[in-house]
Amino acid sequence: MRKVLKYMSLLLAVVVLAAAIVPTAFAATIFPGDVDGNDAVENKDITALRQHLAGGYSVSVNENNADANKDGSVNVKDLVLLRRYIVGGYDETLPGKYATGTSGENATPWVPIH
Ligand SMILES: [Ca+2]
Ligand SMILES: [Ca+2]
Repeated sequence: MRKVLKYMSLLLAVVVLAAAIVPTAFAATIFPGDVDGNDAVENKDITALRQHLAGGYSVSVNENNADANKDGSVNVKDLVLLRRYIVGGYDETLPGKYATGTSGENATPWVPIH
């Protein structure tokens, strides 16, 4: 019985320690425009967002990233912004990466390279 209690205490300690470490180690990043979540903003994100908005497609979308203009909803405005950003010639920028739980006010704007 003592051995079981010892292991249970050890297990509890590991769980408590992991709970303290994991949120910091895996703090999420929001990357507006990276709709498919592959850490890049590219043509595939336009396709993924277009299919997501149209419906009827089996497409994986990161909703936080899909909100490219950060207005709190994912809609055609985000698609237009993303398309203009990627195609270029519209002087559009994206907010840049920022940590989940922050407003992103201090994020460095993401400027496309053309
Ligand atoms: Ca992407
Ligand atoms: Ca939006």
